[in-house]
Amino acid sequence: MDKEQVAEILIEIGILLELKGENPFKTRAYANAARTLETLNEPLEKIVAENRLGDIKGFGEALQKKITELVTTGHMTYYDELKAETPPGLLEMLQIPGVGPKKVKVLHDKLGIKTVAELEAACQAGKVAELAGFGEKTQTKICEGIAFRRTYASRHHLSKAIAAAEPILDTLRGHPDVIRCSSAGSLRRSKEVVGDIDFLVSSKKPSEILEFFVSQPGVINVVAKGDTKATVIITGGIQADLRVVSDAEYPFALAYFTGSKEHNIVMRQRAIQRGLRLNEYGLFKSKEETRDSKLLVPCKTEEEIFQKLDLAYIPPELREDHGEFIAAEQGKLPRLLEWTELRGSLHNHSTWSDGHATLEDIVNYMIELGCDYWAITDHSKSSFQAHGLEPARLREQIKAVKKINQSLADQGSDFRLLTGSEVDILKDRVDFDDDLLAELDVVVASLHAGFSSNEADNTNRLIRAAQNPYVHMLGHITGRLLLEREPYKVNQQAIIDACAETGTWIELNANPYRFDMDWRLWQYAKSKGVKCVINCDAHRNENAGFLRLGAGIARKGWLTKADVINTLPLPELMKALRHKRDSKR
Ligand code: DGT
Ligand code: CA
Ligand code: CA
Ligand code: ZN
Repeated sequence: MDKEQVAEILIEIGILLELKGENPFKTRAYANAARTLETLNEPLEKIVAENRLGDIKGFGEALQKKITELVTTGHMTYYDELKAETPPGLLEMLQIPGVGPKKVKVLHDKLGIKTVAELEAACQAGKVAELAGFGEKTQTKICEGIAFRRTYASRHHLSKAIAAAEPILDTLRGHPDVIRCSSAGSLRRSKEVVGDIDFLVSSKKPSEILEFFVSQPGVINVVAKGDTKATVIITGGIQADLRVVSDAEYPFALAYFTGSKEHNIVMRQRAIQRGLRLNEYGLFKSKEETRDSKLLVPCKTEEEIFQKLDLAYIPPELREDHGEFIAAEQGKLPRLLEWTELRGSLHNHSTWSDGHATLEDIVNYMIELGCDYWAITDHSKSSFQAHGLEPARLREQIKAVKKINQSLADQGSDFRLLTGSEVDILKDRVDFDDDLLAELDVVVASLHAGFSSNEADNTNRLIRAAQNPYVHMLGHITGRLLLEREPYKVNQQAIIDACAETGTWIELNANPYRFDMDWRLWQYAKSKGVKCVINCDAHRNENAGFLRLGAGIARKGWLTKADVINTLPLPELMKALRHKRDSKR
């Protein structure tokens, strides 16, 4: 345990004692000790090992014993007991703005409140206002604080985090005292859902940068602001951290704060194996924890850090301890897909079913965007809530698409709309007959309704759809809506196996609520030779932007250009679309 971790526990002890109503001198002693620890400039382990804790001002015998126990065993009995006797809800209440340990103690003693939910109920019943030292104003403030936390403390879709982060990153980049800057954390790793946003800046003037950051118009609340770090809430209710470091520390801090935690652990181990020490401040020629710049192994970039640890550069999306170390050691990391390699989307809707754009609008928009093709796959008849098409309507749509393509050809444009359907997977078949499916360029089969609570039932329905020679790909195979709806029960590995056997592709639905199939399964699919199609499932033209997000998730799944069907130019795509059907004849 390093001194930061020990300091954190000492601070928590102070708070726990305050909650118990201990005398303020005792509680303050712990906070002071924590502060002293943080200013030490040699490793705590060393001081403990050499029995020199007593030399530190203000460290009495009892405290020395406790710290020694913690550093040597990783536990402190006193702390564990203190924690066990405190209801966890009390600590949670401290996170509500305006609620400190003293108030929590009164709430607990006078009203028996042990959780945030109980506190909210008491506020709503007007009981909190009646307590001495509280009043109407405080009660309202607590209520607002709880509501605020409910909205803001949660996790967020990647798309929302990117939209909130990019303008701030641009503004930081434009500041004359910013040397380098980047996002870090889960956002930089293109994680499907992010907790908070992390920014990193290198500069010689940290306080000016932090001041600039917290006064951005996108910042709606400043949670904390120190000398090198600030935490704020930005538009949309997302929490964001900014850390400012020196330019020499920047690559190390960037690697550290990009994470993931699991990836960092292996990186640290690799450093230790080489007699080095890696932390957020640098890579040091030392066996012990240090930030002594005389011991620094200088690295100008993240690439150099990886190099020093005998690794090829690992792109941020792969930093999940998901096999990246073996591959990077052997020089076998794939060259990941770039989103600009995508040429169109093969699952999209129009005003013919539940989409918002007409065929003509779609054509104009996608040509403008630089796409080569765009498939129209409106819903099939069983999806009546989504205005699914009856066979006769679908045949009309095929004619309409062909007419548009004819006029594109006449104008000398190479862009093409593709005919298609997102056909419902029913109990024992798909929604349209084979002869109708055979008339379509693209067939996506998706499960939309009537899921079973039985995993085998759902899995078999999807496998049967894959066995249909006219079905090119399975759409959003788990039906999950991130942060909203759990996936239906399904055996994804069995589905991948069936797709491998039948030559069926699997969609990576790029809608940020779906990102379905999940990135964790693509390495397996790839090993089975199953191809991916990155689809917007667009219901509006702006949804074409999902291609970039989907590519980020595909990168996280180790996918390359060759693994993704919609990187193919039109003639090759048409050939690939005929392949499964031809091989069945
Ligand atoms: P999030 O925010 O929950 O979506 O996930 P991250 O990965 O952005 O996590 P966050 O914001 O708590 O911290 C950013 C990075 O900092 C994290 O990916 C790795 C690094 N980090 C933070 N705390 C620790 C730690 O206790 N140990 C190690 N090894 N790394 C840490
Ligand atoms: Ca984060
Ligand atoms: Ca963070
Ligand atoms: Zn769809």
